[in-house]
Amino acid sequence: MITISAFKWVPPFAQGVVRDLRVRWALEEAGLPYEVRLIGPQVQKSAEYRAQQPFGQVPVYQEEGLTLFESGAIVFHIASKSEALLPPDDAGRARALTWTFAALNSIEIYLQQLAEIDLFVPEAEWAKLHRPDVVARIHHRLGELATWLGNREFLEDRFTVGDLMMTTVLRLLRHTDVLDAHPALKAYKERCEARPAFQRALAAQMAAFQQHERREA
Ligand SMILES: N[C@@H](CCC(=O)N[C@@H](CS)C(=O)NCC(=O)O)C(=O)O
Repeated sequence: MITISAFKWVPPFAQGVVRDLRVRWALEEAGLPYEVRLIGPQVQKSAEYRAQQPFGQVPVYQEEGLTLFESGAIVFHIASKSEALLPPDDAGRARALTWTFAALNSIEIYLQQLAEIDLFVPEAEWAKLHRPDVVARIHHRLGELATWLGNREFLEDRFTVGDLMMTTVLRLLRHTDVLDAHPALKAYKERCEARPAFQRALAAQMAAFQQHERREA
């Protein structure tokens, strides 16, 4: 059985964007059942968990004989098991991998900077000075992405793991109105989020947080 790690609970600003969501979504698209190991700070610090995830983060993915960390690597591993996420031809697979890296390497790094400023250090002087530049760079990148997307439904000629990753990355902007300036990208994100597999993945992540809150109350 596949097992992934996820947090027992996170503050509301992070609920629905924790990176195990990508993995849950990929597993749902691929139709692969999975179990979840819910963890907290103690487990994160443990030597046993560090042996699976050197940085103590979620998600970790485990299947018979294999343990993986890094959501991009995990999601691509899952995608390699299912045509729901990867086209059968080599070129199509390579393009989907390209978009998976683009989401992580060319888009997420900018969006993550804004999330860190807004959610962790909004009052810091350096953050206030730096934020406009960060937002400007994001708009520039998103404009380029929107130009690529044009009138397409997805980044390539069908839904792939690249769209899955890009959508979860674009969700990092949900506390802002940045995407309103890019209506085609906003519609693209919402189109991907409307997929039943995404809805099941999100509901599963949120259910764990609600359960934990109820137990704590
Ligand atoms: N590059 C890693 C990042 C994982 C990551 O940032 N995980 C966050 C949750 S979304 C985490 O575990 N944060 C807690 C920590 O860093 O201690 C991946 O994509 O898997």
